[in-house]
Amino acid sequence: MNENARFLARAFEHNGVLYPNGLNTSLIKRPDIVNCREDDVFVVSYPKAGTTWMIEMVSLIMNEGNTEINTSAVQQARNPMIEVNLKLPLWLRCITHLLKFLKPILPEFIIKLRFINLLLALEKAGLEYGNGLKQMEKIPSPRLMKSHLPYHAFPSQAIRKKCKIVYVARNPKDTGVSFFHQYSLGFPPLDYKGSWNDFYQLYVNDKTWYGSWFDHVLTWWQHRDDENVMFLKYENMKKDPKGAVKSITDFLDISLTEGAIDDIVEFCSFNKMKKDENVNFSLVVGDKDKHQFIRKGVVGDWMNFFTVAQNKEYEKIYRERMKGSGLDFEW
Ligand code: PPS
Repeated sequence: MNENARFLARAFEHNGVLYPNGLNTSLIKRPDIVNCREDDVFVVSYPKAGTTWMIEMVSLIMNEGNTEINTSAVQQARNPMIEVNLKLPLWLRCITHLLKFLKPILPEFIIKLRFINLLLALEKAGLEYGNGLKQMEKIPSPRLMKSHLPYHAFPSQAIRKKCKIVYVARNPKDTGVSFFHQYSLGFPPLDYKGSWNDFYQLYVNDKTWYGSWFDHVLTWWQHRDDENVMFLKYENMKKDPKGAVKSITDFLDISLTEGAIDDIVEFCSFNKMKKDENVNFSLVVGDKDKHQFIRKGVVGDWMNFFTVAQNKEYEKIYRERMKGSGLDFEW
């Protein structure tokens, strides 16, 4: 089996969208099963749009700049991804809990083993992040959650109750390149061994997880003027992070001092986040020199990957799919 076929076999399709195994199929088929509260806030995106960055910003804004919560645990534990359901078997949970107690006496080389590292990271996250819905029930209001769900699969209660939703979009070429690196992070299920050219074939044919970038972004874009939806672009956040923080505080009706806003921008800067093990996945990434979750964080890295032919093909698709949408991106 080639690598693309292997990855496709690890995913399932619903309503024309491909989802990775390890998501909650009940939620995807019945978005009404998610219990939402009126003061819930969601950060939503197609994968690799800058979701982790946005969650750090929004959570700090919601905590009025207090960084204590952000430094207390990995982001997945604080801000559950609602559709995740890893169904960790009981034996794995037991071993993981056991490891927590054994850690002080285990030799360093054992702790550094990738599998042990992964289990310790799960333990640190409180294990529940294996099940987004269960974890959601456990965190206090006002809750901040993450999701990559397309609009039609998004919790209907959140829409009905007008929960605040911050949607972040990134130009699809950089998104694709970042997605390739995510697929290849080097631990299961992110252990893609294909080349960029192989991955491009999945991406251009809408066969990557969460399906077509165009369908995802454009359907959320249609809701950009809903009173509870804010649509932001990664490229604008890069250009003016302070402006992004300010517009989110307005959207969330939270008032912050200039100093607090500056501190949030600084805390969420690329260099800070790259070093922060609560957001950079370094606890689970095996070869840290080779693979990084918080990787380059730039606009235009696609130029280092798209071939001339791929770029020509993608530009044509982009023009066709985006025509008349009124949405454009800087590359
Ligand atoms: S995920 O897995 O879908 O939740 O990934 P996501 O967080 O959406 O996207 C990861 C990319 O965002 C970059 N990133 C940042 N860019 C600028 N500033 C900050 N603070 C920041 N934090 C994360 C990250 O590096 C990934 O992009 P690439 O292009 O791969 O570097």
